[in-house]
Amino acid sequence: MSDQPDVLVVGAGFAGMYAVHRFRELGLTVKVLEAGSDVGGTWYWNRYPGARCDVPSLEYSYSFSPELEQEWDWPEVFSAQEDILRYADYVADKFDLRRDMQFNTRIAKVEWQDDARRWRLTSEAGETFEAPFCVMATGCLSVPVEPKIPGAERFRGEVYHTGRWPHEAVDLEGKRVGIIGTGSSGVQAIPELARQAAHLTVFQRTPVYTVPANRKRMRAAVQQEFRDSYRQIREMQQKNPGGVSNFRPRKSVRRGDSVPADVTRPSDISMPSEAGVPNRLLDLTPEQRAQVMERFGLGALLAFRDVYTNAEANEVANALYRDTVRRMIRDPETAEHLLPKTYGLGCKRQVLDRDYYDTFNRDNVTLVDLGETPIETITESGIRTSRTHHDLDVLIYATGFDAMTGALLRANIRGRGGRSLNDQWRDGPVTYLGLQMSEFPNLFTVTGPGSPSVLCNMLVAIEQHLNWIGDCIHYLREHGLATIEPSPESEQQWIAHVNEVAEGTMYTAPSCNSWYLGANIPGKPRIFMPYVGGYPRYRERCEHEAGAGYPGFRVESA
Ligand code: N01
Repeated sequence: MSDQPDVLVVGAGFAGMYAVHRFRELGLTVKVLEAGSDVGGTWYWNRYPGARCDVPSLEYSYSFSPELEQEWDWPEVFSAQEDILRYADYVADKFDLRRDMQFNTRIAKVEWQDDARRWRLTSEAGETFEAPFCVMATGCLSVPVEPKIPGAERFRGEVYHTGRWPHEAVDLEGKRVGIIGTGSSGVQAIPELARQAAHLTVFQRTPVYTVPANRKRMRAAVQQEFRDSYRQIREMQQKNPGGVSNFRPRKSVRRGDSVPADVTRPSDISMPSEAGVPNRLLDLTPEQRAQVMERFGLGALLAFRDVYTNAEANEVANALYRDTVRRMIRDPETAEHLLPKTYGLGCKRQVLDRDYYDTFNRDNVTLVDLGETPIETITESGIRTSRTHHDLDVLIYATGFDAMTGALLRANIRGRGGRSLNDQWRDGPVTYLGLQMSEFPNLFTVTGPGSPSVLCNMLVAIEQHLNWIGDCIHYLREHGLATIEPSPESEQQWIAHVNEVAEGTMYTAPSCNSWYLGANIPGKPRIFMPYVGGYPRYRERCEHEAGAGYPGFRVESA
């Protein structure tokens, strides 16, 4: 590992891992600093029961090595956390990535040295690292949030957060478990926890829209067809707004398989349209809509494009969703509490589940609607709501993350003249292309706010960003340039464009409160952070910048 690397990278998730490989290819020396004890990022930390990916694994995989594509076997269509982490481990071994990584090193300060024109990073333990370039590969959902609930510190039982689940096995047998939160993490964990615990109490503040996930094992024939078609699939990913190819195996191969759901771009799910049903919900009669729901279930609603763009279609879809859920839950009162009524489909990231609603038909599961009976306090032995006390041995927070900006703002980043990123982003994140900020030369963010990031297949977004960053550093070196940063004008224009394309979508509807908007963090500015204009359009813009010699950026000579 180089002590004087060209590039320091913070984070050894999928982005930090690829950074090592790519930068080495370009002849750069690199050092990765990672808080955890190994590679994997999201998949290293989120080990809660039921954790799995919501993008098909054959798509949620690196494209940079055809050899890797051919030799890795995915056991399921949508992989579980442990299989994705095994993949990360395999990649790290195969490309000898750990050689350039230092683990158990949490970075506490990231400071630009004006005179030396270098970044100095300081770990929590006080160790310092310097390099001319710094890449923050710190992830979009890496800072877990534990809400400030009165009395929380008094609880005497075991406490876990889904985003920081222990590496050791957690034994829930015979225990009374409570879980707060019903977003993607809660919805994935709840059915598994109910199977393991003596009793599970679900504390729900806002009901969720969730549709059943594809739970097929990977068939050898399907995997082989993907392997045979990988170059075409990667090209298709580059042209798709959500970075997924939606490649379908040949009909003969596919027989018996359900269609993998593309949740990064729900409107691509083609179940009804494959069956010859129009892809506008409003074009169907009420009888036809009922037939579609009967035949395809809740997931069918994600296939209609107008659900995401037309308020009337959205309302129709929400009502169909609620009617279908009512039929899935035995106790009508519980069903009513589980129905989302205050916001529409498509406002939040689509959640996929396995047996979520059926879990509430179990005798050992209780739903507590916090909208009706709010938490008053956490006690030594459980949670007291306005109605009663719930005795608990274990309390699990599935309360989400300080998304997209959390990890960057916690890193105490200071640019030219000691300017703090936290000050610069007081009214919300401002970047150019989600890659760089003015006054922070040679600092790059991977899948930062203002880039497609969480609205794109993360692996596609990560590779594109790191290829761009690598090429940019290479360009600077080739042209005798020392620094690069965007001009404030490019940032302002870009952010205006990011806001403009988000306007009028369900993501920014006034009734919508999502982590995309920062709405889950008290006091966080309400700004729609990812770029919704589609990955291909975004990529072309990045390519244009590089091809034209970085006109939206300012450079300084070496
Ligand atoms: O977090 P969330 P998440 N009292 O913010 C509740 C990715 N992911 O970890 O809606 C009571 O979505 C909160 O309630 P409300 C994916 O991108 C992917 O579940 O704010 N409740 C909500 O129910 C996802 O979108 C997968 O009213 C409180 C929940 O906690 C993102 O991560 C799996 C509360 C938080 O939901 C985040 O998902 C898991 C309080 N004080 C995660 N504070 C895949 O499938 C919060 N809540 C790949």
